[in-house]
Amino acid sequence: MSVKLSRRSFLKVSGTATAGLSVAAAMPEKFLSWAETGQEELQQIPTFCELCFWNCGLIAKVQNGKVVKVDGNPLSERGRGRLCGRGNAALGSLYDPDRLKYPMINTGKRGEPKWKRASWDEALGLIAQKLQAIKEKCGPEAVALFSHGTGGAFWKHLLKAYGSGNYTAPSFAQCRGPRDVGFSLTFGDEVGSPEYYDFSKSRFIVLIGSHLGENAHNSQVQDFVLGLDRGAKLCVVDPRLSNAAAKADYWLPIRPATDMALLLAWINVIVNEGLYDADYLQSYATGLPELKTAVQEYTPEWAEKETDIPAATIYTVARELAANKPNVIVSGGRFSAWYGDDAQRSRAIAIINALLGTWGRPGGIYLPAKGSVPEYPGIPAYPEHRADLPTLDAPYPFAFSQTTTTIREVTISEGCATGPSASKQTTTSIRQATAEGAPHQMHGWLVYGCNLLKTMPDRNETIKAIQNLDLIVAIDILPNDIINWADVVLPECTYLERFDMLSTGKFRDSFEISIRQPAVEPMWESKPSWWITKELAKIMGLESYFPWKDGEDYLRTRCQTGNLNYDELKKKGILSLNDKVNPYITETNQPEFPTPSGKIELYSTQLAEKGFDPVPKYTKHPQPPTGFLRLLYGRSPLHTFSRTTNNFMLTDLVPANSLMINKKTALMLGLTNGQEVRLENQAGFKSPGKVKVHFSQRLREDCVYMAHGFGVHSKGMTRADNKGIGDEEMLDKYTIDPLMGGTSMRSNFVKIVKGI
Ligand code: MGD
Ligand code: SF4
Repeated sequence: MSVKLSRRSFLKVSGTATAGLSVAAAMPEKFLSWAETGQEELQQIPTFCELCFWNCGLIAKVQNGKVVKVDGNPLSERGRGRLCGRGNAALGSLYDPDRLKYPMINTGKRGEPKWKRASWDEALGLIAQKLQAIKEKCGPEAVALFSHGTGGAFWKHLLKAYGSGNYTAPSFAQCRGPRDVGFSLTFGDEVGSPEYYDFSKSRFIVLIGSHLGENAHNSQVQDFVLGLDRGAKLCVVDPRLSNAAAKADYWLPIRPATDMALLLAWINVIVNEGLYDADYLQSYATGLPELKTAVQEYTPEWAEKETDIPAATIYTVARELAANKPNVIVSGGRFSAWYGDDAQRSRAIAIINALLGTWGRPGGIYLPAKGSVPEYPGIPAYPEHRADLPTLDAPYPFAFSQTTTTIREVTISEGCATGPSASKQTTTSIRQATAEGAPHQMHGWLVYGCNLLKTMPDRNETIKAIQNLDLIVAIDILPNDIINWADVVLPECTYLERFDMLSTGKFRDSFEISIRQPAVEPMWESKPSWWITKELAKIMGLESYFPWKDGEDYLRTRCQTGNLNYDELKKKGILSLNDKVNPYITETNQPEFPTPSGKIELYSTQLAEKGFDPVPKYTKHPQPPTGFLRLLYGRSPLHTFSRTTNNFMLTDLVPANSLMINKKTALMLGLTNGQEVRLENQAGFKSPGKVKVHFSQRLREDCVYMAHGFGVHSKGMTRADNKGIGDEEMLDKYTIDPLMGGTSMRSNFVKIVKGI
């Protein structure tokens, strides 16, 4: 089954791509003074958004000590004067009455908390005392940090000063890690974040499992729309007719979990028909003959049976793609932790890009501007810790960082490096780590900006690990699910109330530095992370690692050390450094590929040496058993994970998720459109929440689809609590990517439970 759609003007039709985008009125200095309008003066404070990790520059409009509006900062390359629908809902985050207001200590059980309001001194004193006890008992490596978001950098610094190298982020193993590893194994480098995709100049774009537009990353959506408007062809590979797919030249409604078959068949056509960029490969790549041999079995005719995509379409798209080389992009999006062989799937995507010579070419993957900001000077060296021993994730040799799931696994294990029961540890990673003297069981978790119950697969395992801890601290702005499991809760102030770490980005035409600064004072007793970590460090005798007077002194000093104009940054919100190299390959501008061979590796010797497939191979993944449907999910354009599902400006628009189901399947199951149902997974677990079914012709018959981030279970979240179902609640079976430890997040099947 495949559909060829007529041409379209994406700009006109793409509701979600542009929904909520607001054009900034102007730069601050171009405004009329408010005195002239007879109203109280409106202050304009440039800062940047934290409602997702694109970090668009924004200008907060402040009157009478309140933020009354936000607009995009035209100087920000991430947004170019626009904010997406979520970014525009900043006030819903800042003025959320459910926000965490005071430090709190749990005097009840984990999961059934009895909260005692505490002073900052008391809360930090308790944390310091417990961290000290863990250090004495098991060493500092027994404390791990889970972190997601800008302020997490201060926590990482504190953790390293304390002596532990065990920090992790769900954005690696549960999100874009497989993609980054797959590209790095091939090109020696990642595609970056923001990605170095030159969409606006592309002539052919393939989105494979990426619903760009619904997944609203501001400037990237703008570039994508621009590229289409300039005539780029679009092929979308997705079991669902996403909004992007609805505007595509080719929609390939692939059978879920078979994307690798399609990619290998495309490689097969490109190499067998000699459609690759021969000069480019001659100059920059190695391993073409081995690749050619390895993909011979993966013909389009074979792939048709796996994927449901006609062989003729596979040939057509491969040939058209090649006809437009090198101005093409094959993008696997960002969230790539799907089926457990994801780094290899990402490598297949990288190989197609390589064959077509897209890296360093206009309309392909540009060579980004370079730049950095020096660290704060004079910080003492971190104490020696065992992070330079094999990491906990040593069994996954291509893991860039430790993974959330291994930290969880190690927390459930018994004993600690110096404890008596070290030998009882069970998992491979722990065995290996133990044998080599590395740290293992965790006794303390610091959780910054991660709603771990909704982030990692298998909630029960997360709870089991938490129950094993001596200390769990949550640093958050909202009483999300994780808060109910914490011993101590520290209320961070929101991004509109604080100085924070600098955000830097490498773009096609500039290296950009953005500042976050407070538009208003922190509400209640919430505090910024630079302050919380500095105070905690003081109590723990680590103050020499935090020599800055305050958050602003930290930023100013770093800028001054790098000869950057801090005052200009503060006034404009953005410093854009344009002394860059050409983004495209020329005779004098040659790319570097930091792989072992110094070339693009179509055949990977690194993988071969470690016993993995040097060229990606196809693995058949299980398909839904009778009576079950595959659970697919993606982003709502108006929400970011569970970060925004309590935001009153967004819940007014999208209060809960719904369950998209093919109409034919729905009728066979005797459902009515809009009916409320629960889901049940293969282990017999029934979702606590309900969703409304939404009949659609836009989805294959063998799956259902929902937006991620809903199904929060926390009474304090008055708008999000028990609204909809979280896909992660249904996720009990998952496999781990043997290359890098990523977890498969789309490997579950559900059935629909009526009559509730
Ligand atoms: P959220 O669920 O949004 O995402 O994983 P998480 O980062 O854990 O939780 C974010 C938490 O940060 C919330 O509790 C929020 O209140 C808090 N927060 C918001 N702003 C601030 C702030 O300024 N300071 C502090 N201290 N806290 C703040 C995301 C991760 O999840 C990612 S990146 C991906 S791509 C994966 N997506 C995903 C999926 O789609 N499905 C499933 N099943 N699992 C997934 N896991 C991954
Ligand atoms: Fe904020 Fe939207 Fe930009 Fe993300 S894309 S940073 S939510 S404005």
